[in-house]
Amino acid sequence: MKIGITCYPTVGGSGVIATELGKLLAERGHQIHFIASSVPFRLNRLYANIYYHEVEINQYSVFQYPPYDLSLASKMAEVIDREELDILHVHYAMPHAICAFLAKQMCKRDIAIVTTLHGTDITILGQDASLSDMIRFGIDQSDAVTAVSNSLASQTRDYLGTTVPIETIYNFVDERIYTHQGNDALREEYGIKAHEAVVIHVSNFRKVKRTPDVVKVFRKIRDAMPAKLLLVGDGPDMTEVRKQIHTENLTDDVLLLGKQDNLADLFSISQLKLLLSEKESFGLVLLEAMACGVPSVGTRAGGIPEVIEEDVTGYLADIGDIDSIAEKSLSILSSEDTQKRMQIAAREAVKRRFSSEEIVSQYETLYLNTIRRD
Ligand code: GMT
Repeated sequence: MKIGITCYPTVGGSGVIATELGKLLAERGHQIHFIASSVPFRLNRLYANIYYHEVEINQYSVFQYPPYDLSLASKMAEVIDREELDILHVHYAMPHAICAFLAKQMCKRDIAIVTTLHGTDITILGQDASLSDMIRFGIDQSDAVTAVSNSLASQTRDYLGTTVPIETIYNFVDERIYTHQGNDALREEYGIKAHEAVVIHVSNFRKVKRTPDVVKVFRKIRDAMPAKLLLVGDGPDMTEVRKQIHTENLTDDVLLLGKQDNLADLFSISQLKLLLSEKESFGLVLLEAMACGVPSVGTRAGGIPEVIEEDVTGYLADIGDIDSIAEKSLSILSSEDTQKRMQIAAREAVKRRFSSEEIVSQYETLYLNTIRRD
């Protein structure tokens, strides 16, 4: 098949999923055309059957705001016709599904539009009355719609009243990259002592991630045992988190690593992953940690309970329940048996429930069924 893919190329799990999907589909012989405003950051080498079409955003002085959406729709229509695409798979309803709808009206081919919902456009934008009708329209006009968790699929129906069927297709990781690396030298480089437990949190430090809770929980862990916290990523809450680390007297035990690419190396030196968000449609970072054999403690928010299996691959707790999260974290960190059991279960769950082979096949089947239906 000839498949167009549009995503936000620079940040976040949605761009990662879109790009990894494109790469794995290309490995299966499909021709992939990324249509985006810059090269997706995970497209870090050349692939013979992957093409990139840049959306040029015009800066004419007549525009108060550069019209990204219109430029994208126009580029989509051009690429659909010129490259004879069969499918256009857009990640995020807002604005990508709407741009795809417009492109479909403009182009000369009968293109099938597949929209994947990743979260923020439903759980945050979908609640904004000035945008919700537009988002619902984009979803309902798609030929097929997927969501990354059952929770997100039902939230979409509840918040927006969409009428199209929404199929859940879970996130996945490339297991060749996300695997336990066994890198003790890295622990030493970071000055982590052999007897110290390592807790990791990776996010974009937006409010929804509740990163101050991560520091509060770590304070309780560190009071109970020698431990280090790796904070990976950057974002709006970082200033508050830095202050908190200082006032909690944790500066020697929290490593602020900023944005990092080689997460598998960092997960491989960690014993516990914390994801304490108040909204989270899936939590791709949990899966990345699990594939490297790291148990997690996460909140009962959105799709997190579909990823963490209670007392199997980690534990769940209520949003903001610092005492319970700390207690559950310590029960993992203080027992080698629990750690071993959960490490094995985490890797096994990735193979059993989130295998890239299986999930890429689900998308492939969806594309074929959508083309046939069209
Ligand atoms: O987590 C973020 O804030 C980034 C966001 C994105 O747009 O990439 O992630 C969303 O999509 C990921 C891939 O499907 C999911 O794993 C994340 O859970 C989801 N984030 C939220 O729902 C907050």
